[in-house]
Amino acid sequence: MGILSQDILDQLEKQAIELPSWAFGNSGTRFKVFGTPGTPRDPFEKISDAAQVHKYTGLAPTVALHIPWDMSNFSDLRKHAEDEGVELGTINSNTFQDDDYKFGALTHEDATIRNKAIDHHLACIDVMDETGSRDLKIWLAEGSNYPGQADMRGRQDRLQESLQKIYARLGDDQRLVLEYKFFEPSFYHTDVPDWGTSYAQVSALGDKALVCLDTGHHAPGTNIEFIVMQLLRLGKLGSFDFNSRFYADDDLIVGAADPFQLFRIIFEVVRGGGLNNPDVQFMLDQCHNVEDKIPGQMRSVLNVQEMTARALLVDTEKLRAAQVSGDVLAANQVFMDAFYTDVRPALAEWRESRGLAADPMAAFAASGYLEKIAADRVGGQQASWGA
Ligand code: PSV
Ligand code: MN
Ligand code: MN
Repeated sequence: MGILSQDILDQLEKQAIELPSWAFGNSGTRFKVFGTPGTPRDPFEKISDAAQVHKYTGLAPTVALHIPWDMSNFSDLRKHAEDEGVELGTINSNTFQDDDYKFGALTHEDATIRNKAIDHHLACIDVMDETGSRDLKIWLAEGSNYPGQADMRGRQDRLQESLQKIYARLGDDQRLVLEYKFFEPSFYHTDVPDWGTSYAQVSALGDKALVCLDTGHHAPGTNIEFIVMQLLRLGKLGSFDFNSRFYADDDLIVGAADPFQLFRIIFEVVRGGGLNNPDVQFMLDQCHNVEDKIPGQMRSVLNVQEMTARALLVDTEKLRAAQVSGDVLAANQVFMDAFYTDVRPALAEWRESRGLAADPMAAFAASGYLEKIAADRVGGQQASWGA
């Protein structure tokens, strides 16, 4: 395949990216949710749509669920996923849509509300037992809007206590990943705003608790690849939520806003031994407001694949030699040479050699699937907000 060596192709062959079920439902901004014809009406149809992404790209064998949005008969859903050629993946909890959680869930002052939130997570672990999922992903919408509103220190302590109760219920092969986000929905303080807080909280729990890094959850200008490097170095990077952003938590197609940043992140993943490492789950966390959802997910996984190929093209020996000798410009050039390499023709050729379409987007468009679901499905399900 020309520029891609067999070693690189072997690594690309193993790549697996998990899709979020909520990406297939309608979503929008605070201002408007535009419906898409054929939007899934239930979790089964979301899985069918996700399976299309895998069918055409070979890159997305698992689908993450969100509880309670995806409440179902889980043994039927698991069977349906298998019939469609995919598996159920990470289970996401939801403590952000209930009036009781206005002032917090796992951190709430009131033990009754904390226990309700803990019980929800225990119920999510019950779901994991049924779906065969390994990971429980926790993102918390907790914090405060005004200085003085909340006892930030007490909330950290209560968060740890609550997480300990959840952690204690995990099976031997199950894990908890704690996601951080620097602001929103709270604007003054957030209880898990950054990787350091997530790291401190999960480290106090034990080996089965790790950090989830959502690429859209940092302040502008943050060096995300540095965080990737550090978490891998510490053995605490459990998973990625990939998406891209121009301003805040925009949840746009991965690599759309800043492909170079995606390249830099994946370079550090490779450098830190995180590529195709089962301990580091690659997931998407996106919503599609104005574009078609299935092709939107396809574009995203293909962008991840493309930047992975480019990151694997970095001549690491040359790079290291330039770093050691202090040749700043040579080191940067080695890095940029790989980034600027167009791997798309080689990837297309490689796909064909594996029985996939050279252009998965075009093949899917020609398949008629979107027209079929638009005709068959009436009354779509709202994916609710945020991803
Ligand atoms: C909210 O920001 C959020 O987007 C988090 O990133 C979660 O991963 C996602 O929602 C699903 O709960
Ligand atoms: Mn996320
Ligand atoms: Mn988010």
